[in-house]
Amino acid sequence: MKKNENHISLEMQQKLAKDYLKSQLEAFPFGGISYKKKYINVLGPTGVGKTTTIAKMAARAVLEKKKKVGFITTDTYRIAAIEQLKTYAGLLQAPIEIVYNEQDLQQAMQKFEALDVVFIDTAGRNYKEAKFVEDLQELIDLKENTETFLVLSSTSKQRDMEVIIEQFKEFPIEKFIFTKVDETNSIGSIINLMVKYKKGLAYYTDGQEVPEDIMETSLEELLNLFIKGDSL
Ligand SMILES: Nc1nc2c(ncn2[C@@H]2O[C@H](COP(=O)(O)OP(=O)(O)OP(=O)(O)O)[C@@H](O)[C@H]2O)c(=O)[nH]1
Ligand SMILES: [Mg+2]
Repeated sequence: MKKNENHISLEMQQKLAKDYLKSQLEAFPFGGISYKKKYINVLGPTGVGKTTTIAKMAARAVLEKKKKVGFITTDTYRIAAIEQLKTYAGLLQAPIEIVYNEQDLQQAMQKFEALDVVFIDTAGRNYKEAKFVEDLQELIDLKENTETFLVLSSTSKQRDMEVIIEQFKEFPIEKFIFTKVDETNSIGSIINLMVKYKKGLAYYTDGQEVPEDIMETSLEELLNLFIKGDSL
């Protein structure tokens, strides 16, 4: 037999891989904020880029969609965290409310009645404290009018991300947001987690610049990124 007879070209391998992944992923939702719900609840562990990603999403909502936006932060533990969000809110000339308890939250919701979209930033505390996750859920009990995203850093180990996802399983998370894809060579774990937990993908972010470094994703685009591999 000649050496090349069984050879499958790289293009063919990529096409097969792509077709396979497509069949695995096509049932899940893709794309960013639907704008069907007023509140955007952004959850995730410490330091993954929640506040930065909110700033990016909010800037897009204002600049591209002409929405009236506001911010609520439940991250009351750190002055710096409040200041960080205030800075972004200031740039967009958008109001911000700091929420310490459920009553504050109700009041903030009333104040923001005329707004189109309200982003809720949460404390990136250690989610290993299950109690805290429960408290948060009580606080952010906005039910029907909320779209919830879980933010994960693509630089984390897959196993660690699985533990985090398990901790958030009581929340109605429909889609993931993966940050810091500029700092990793592989997005395989993104795909693995989507398949394992049957979740969609809203955005990935690829840098620290606000509002530039965020990409709303489609299935096709995710597959292309995967095929491109380390050229990310
Ligand atoms: N390289 C890179 N850095 C990012 C990206 N997104 C956020 N960062 C950086 O990650 C760091 C943490 O971002 P924050 O937005 O403060 O993260 P957070 O999840 O709100 O953090 P806590 O509120 O402390 O839990 C900052 O230095 C951001 O600039 C990204 O897509 N790529
Ligand atoms: Mg933050």
